[in-house]
Amino acid sequence: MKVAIVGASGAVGQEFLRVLDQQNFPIDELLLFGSSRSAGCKYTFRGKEVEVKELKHNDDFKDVDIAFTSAGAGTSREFADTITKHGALMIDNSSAFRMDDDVPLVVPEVNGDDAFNTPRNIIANPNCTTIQMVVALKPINDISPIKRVHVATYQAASGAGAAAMDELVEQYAQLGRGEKPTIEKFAYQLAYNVIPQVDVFTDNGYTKEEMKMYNETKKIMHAPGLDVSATCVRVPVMRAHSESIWLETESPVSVEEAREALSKAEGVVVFDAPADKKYPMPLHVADEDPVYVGRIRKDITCDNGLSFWVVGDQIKKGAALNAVQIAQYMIAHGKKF
Ligand code: 2RA
Repeated sequence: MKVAIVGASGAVGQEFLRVLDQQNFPIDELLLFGSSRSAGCKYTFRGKEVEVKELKHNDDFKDVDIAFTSAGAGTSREFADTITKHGALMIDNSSAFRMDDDVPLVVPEVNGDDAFNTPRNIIANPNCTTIQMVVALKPINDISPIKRVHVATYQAASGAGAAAMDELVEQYAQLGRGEKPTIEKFAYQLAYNVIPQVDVFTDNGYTKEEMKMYNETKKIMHAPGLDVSATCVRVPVMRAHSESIWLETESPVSVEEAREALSKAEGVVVFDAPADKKYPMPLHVADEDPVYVGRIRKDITCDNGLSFWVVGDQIKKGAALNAVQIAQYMIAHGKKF
């Protein structure tokens, strides 16, 4: 199989290289593409050096079977036709096509079969916060349909890219030296702080990040009536997002039922023994494949309410791994490339 990575030098692009190798994904030839700035960079994949080519409107994607793209929505929109015109399947990590009716938005553990409806040869990878949330919502929703969700996110610096992670580390170092911290990737100093804004505000007082969780969850779970109210917060953590979730189901779901369903759910690890101080934390979940769930309890303010805590690696399951798992799901269910 001939596979391409677009945005190879970015944090997610680099994670694609690691995940494709870790997953032993069947690749006969790997092509790397990037901006003029990253063209010429070389990365090693399975012992072989691969050079980044500048992404251009040409026939470079002829014979490519799958293109994993993560270079921003603008680049995805501009190059979608160039990438797919010869038949390549574009699995896009940007927000460009997520809410297009003719583009499936897929989390394999939740709606993997949607990946087979690709009239434009494009599949959209959901936003990282949505991915880890719906993986945990699915097993509960299978017991009783979820009516509404409230979620507070605690989002790692990695969501803003590799340079943002570097800035967070540098801020602590600068402050430790008594220097003024560099503040370029976030609106404010992130070190020793939290910032209650991820992406820009919309007219209803929610940010675009929060509206992504509202809109994407409905599409992925085929649940137009499932409402999500999110507050997305940037926290001084490197690469795993945490989420505090409160949900209400149509009929009662006990904590025991929820715990059992989550324990059996694909892509979920239940790590939940509060008496022993056992609950998921971003420091321990970074670089892990599954989504970790803990603090499972009845919501004492709502008759049919449950509350729990979800932690997932933002760059891995929140981006590169989910995209690769989409391709793996398709292959496992008969897709021939
Ligand atoms: C963030 N989810 O965390 C957004 C984009 N990756 O910044």
